[in-house]
Amino acid sequence: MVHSQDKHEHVRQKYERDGYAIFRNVLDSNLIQEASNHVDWLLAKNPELRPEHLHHRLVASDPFWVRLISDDRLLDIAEIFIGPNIALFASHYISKPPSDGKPVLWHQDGSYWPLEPMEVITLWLAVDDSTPENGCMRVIPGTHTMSLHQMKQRTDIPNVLSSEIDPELVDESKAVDFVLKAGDVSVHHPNIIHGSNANTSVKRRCGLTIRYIPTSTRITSNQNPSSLPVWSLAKVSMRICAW
Ligand SMILES: O=C(O)CCC(=O)C(=O)O
Repeated sequence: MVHSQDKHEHVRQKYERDGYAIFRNVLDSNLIQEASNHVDWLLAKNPELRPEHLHHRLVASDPFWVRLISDDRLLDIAEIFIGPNIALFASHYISKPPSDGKPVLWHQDGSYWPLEPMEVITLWLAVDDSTPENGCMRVIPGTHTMSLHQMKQRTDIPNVLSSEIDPELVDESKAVDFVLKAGDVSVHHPNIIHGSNANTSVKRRCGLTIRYIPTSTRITSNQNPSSLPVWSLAKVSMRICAW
C-alpha cells in the first residue's frame, strides 16, 4: 500500500527533477461545468475583454471565483509544494476560442512577478479537455533550474503575453505537451520555460491558472489593483492578493 506521505514525496521528487507534475481527476464534473459556465458569464459581462484575458481585478468581486480557488482539493495540491499557509497571488482564465485562440509564446512566469523570495506554485486547472490540437500547455522539462531571464516584447504576431523568452534559449524538440481532461490539474515551477500554441481546432481550450504563494512570500510591488482582505478557511489560513 502506498501511503499519502510517500505519494507526496514521489510527486515532490518528480517536480524537483522536471519542474512540473500532473494530477488527474481532481475536480468533479459538476464543479467543472460551473467553471465553464462561469467563463461564458464573465465574457457576457465583460464584452470588451478577449477570452484569453479574464483575470486580476475580476477575481476580488467574484464569489464563484473565490470559492473555486479556495477548494480544498486544489489547496491540498498547493500544500504539497508550498506548505499549509497559503495565499492567492493571482488567477487567470486563459480561454482560447475555437479557430481563433492566441498562442502563449515561450516564457518564464517568474520574470514577470514582483515576489520575494520567488516561492510560488502555479496550478493550471483544465476547464476543457486540453490537447495539442486546441493549444494545450507545453513545457521544456528541466528548464526550471535555469535562472530567470528578461522577457522580450513581441507584438508583431498575436499572442497572449505580448512577450517571449529569447528563442535561442528554447530547445523545442524537448517540449512535452500537457494532454489533460477537464478536471485534471497540472502544476509548474515559476522558472520553467513553457507556453502553448494557437487554437486552430473547432473546440474551445480553457484553463484556469491559479498562483499560490506561501504567506512568507512578499509581494514587492504596490501595483496590486485587486487586493482582498485576509480571511480564514477551515483548512488553512488564506490571504488573497490577486495581482
Ligand atoms: O494557458 C496557457 O496556454 C499558458 C498558461 C501559462 O503560461 C501559465 O500558466 O503560466
